[in-house]
Amino acid sequence: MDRTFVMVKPDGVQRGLVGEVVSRFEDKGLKLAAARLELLPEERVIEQYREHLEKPFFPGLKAYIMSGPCFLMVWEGKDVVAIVRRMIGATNPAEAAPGSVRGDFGLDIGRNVIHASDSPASAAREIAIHFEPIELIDYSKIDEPVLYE
Ligand code: IDP
Ligand code: MG
Repeated sequence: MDRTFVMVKPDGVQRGLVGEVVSRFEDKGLKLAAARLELLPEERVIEQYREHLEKPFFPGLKAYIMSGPCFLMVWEGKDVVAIVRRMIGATNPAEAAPGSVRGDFGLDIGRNVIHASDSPASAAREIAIHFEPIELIDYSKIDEPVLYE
C-alpha cells in the first residue's frame, strides 16, 4: 500500500482541528500508520521545506511551523498521496475548494492548517525525516476487504 505524510500545522492544532482532520481521513477509509504531537526542531522544519529555503516567505513559514505543536501522521491506502492532496485542497485556503480541509477551515495562505506530501517521492522523503521505520505500524484493518475491489 502507498503511504503519505500529513501534518496538522500549529494553527490547526490550536483551533482544535486535529480530530476533524483525523475523522475525514478515517471516514474516507484510509489507514493510520503513525501519529505524533510534536514541537518540531528547526533542523527538521528546514529539511521538510528545503525546496522553499530561498523563498521570501520562508522565515515566516519557519516561525509559523515552530510556533506550537504540530500533529504528524502517516496515512496509508491505494493512491493515498493524490487522494490526500485533493482532500486538503489548494495551498491558498481562499482558493481551496469547499469540502477540502483548507477550503472549509482556512482563510490565509500563511495559515493554511495542514500539510500533505505532493508526490510519492516527497512522501517517502518526508516520512523518513519525521519517523523511524519502527514507528510505522504494520497491521491489517478489518474493513479492508469491503474498501477495495
Ligand atoms: P503546499 O503546502 O500546498 O504543498 P507549497 O507551495 O509547497 O504548498 O508551500 C509550502 C507551505 O509554505 C504552504 O503550505 C504555506 O504554509 C507556505 N506558503 C507557500 N506560499 C506562501 C506565501 O506566498 N506566503 C506565505 N506562506 C506561503
Ligand atoms: Mg508543498
